[in-house]
Order: sequence, then C-alpha cells, then structure tokens
Amino acid sequence: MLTIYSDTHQRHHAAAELIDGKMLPPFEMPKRAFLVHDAIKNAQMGSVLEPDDFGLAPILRVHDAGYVHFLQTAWQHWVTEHGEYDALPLCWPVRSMRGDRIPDAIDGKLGYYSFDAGTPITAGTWDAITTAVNIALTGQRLIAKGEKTAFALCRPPGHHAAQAMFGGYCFLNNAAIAAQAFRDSGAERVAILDVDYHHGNGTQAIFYDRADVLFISIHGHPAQEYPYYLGYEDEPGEGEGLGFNHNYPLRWGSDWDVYGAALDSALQQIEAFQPDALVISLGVDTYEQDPISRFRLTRSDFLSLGGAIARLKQPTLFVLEGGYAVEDIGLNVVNVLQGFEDAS
Ligand code: Q9C
Ligand code: ZN
Repeated sequence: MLTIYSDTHQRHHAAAELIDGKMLPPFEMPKRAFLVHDAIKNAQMGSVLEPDDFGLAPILRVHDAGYVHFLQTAWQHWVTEHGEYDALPLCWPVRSMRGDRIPDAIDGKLGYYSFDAGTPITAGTWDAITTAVNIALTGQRLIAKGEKTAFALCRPPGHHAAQAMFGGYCFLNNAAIAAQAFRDSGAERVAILDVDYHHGNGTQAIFYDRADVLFISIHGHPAQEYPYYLGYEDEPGEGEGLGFNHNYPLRWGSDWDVYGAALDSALQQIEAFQPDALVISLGVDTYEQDPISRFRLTRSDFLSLGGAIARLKQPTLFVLEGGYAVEDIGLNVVNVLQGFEDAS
C-alpha cells in the first residue's frame, strides 16, 4: 500500500493542551506521525510519497471562505494582539447570544470559529494543516487514477472540523475534502466510514444534507464522551441527505464483541449504498490503552478491523485521525492496513 507523508506536520506543535482543567503536554503531538511513519517503513508496507500541492480550491469545496481566511491569518493576528503564545479561544456565541456577527477582535473570531478550548493555533499550524490536506488529496488522486488503496498519513487530524469550525485538534477536514475530491473527479457516490473513537461531527455536518456522500461513524456515546453535542443514533440526515447518515454510539468499555457488531452493520449499509470510493477516517484511539479514550480494542482487533473493511472490495483511502497511545500507535495503524491487505 502506498503511503503519503510529509514531515511538515511538525510545524504544528502546541506548547500545552487545556484538558481536564489542566495545561498538560499535548496529546496530539508531532511524535504521533513520526512513529506511524517509522512503523510503516519498518513493516515495509510499500513506498512513501511526498504530497503534491493542490492549492485552496479543493479546500473551499468543503470549508467556508471566511473560515479558511481566518485560519490563514489567525496566528499573525493573535501575535499582534497578545504575543507569541499559542492561540486559544475562551468565549463562544452559544444559546441566547448572536451567531450572525463576526467580531473584529481575534479573541472574538477564535470563539466564533471554534467549539472547544483544547485546539491551539501555533506559528506553523497553517502550513501543517494545508500539508495534511495535500496528503489526503494526493492519496485521493492516486486512487482516482487506478490505485486500489492508499494511506494518507495526515497530521493534525480533521474529522471534528466542520464548514466553519475548528476543535478536537482539527482545523481542515482532510477526509471530507478527499471525499469531495472523489465526487469532483467522477465518483457518483462516496462512503465515509469513521472508526475514530470520537464522533466525526465535522464530517457529519458537512455532508448532512447530501445523498451522494454516505457518512457512518462508530464512536463513544455523546452522552458520555467528547464531542458531546452530536453523534446520537437519531441523526439520520436531512433533506436529500435523509437516510445517508448513520451513527453507532457505543458505551464506555465497549470491546470487539460490541464494536464488531456495529462494524458489521455499518459495512452492510455501505454495501447497500454501492459507493464508487470509500474513505476511512482512521483513528486508533479505540485502543484499550489510549490515554483519553475508553474502548477496549486490542492490537489484534485492528487486524480484524482492516480485514473487515477489505471485504467491501472498494477503492479505499485511509486518512489518519486520532490515536494517542504513542508507544503503540504505529503498530495499531500498521495492523489495520496489514489486515486490509491480507484480506484483499
Ligand atoms: N477528557 C481526535 O481524536 N478532548 N480528537 C477530549 C477528554 C478532545 C480528539 C477530552 C479530544 C479530541 C481527532
Ligand atoms: Zn479521536
């Protein structure tokens, strides 16, 4: 399997992450991608390619232009106001406040375009997030041109980012942009299966009213787990998209027995949809040792996960999302890809 990777991701490195009331060393750190890259090479999974540059056009097919401009300029604006510390929002336009006015102040813009305070913007964030998009798009184009599968080793992740909103360590939705690129390069129907531990709220929102992109997510139940305010079972899609969104919220402690049953059902729905291409939002934070998550998948369960996905026999783009047990992140990702290849 071809992997697309660039070490530009390391330009996004937060000094700290606000989590559980503490400023801790960030869980979403450069080492994650370095270790996945090492594991891909050590397992001899195949060639590793640098991404090409696709510019802003494919990003603007998914994200709001004002939001993209905000991301491009946020760091400079923040430094002018506050100095060279990581930028974080602290105030949001929630119920009873106005969501139709975009403030001039950088702090106002940060809150307007975000949903949590755990996603710092740093000096190199723009370079890293546009490179991650280019990685996903390079993988998408390889598949559009005939490759059966590719692995986009993206960092930072993307699936929490919506049309005009960052959060959950995500800024640009790599998987959604790749799915839209499949549509724009001739695929009539695209399925996205999100197996990250957290609900892919951004991807769901982007495609919620569309019948051409099926979105299915298996994740920690929002009553218990981040991002809390989306990802319930009763979110079927709307308008033309009614029936093309499926959530499988699972309780804390879910193991492969529970997970595999949800996965089987999800795979059946994808099969019935008859997609021309499949995008996997691949988080391995479902791992039993993940430090911020509470499912109980084992290393070998990731082989089974890859094998199950392969049975769809679809052109498949894997896009890296979460996974924070750094000592095992490489092995777990390789196991998904290896399980996929072995069953193909
Ligand atoms: N107490 C991804 O995996 N904070 N994002 C969780 C837990 C945010 C995860 C707090 C987790 C975001 C792509
Ligand atoms: Zn996650």
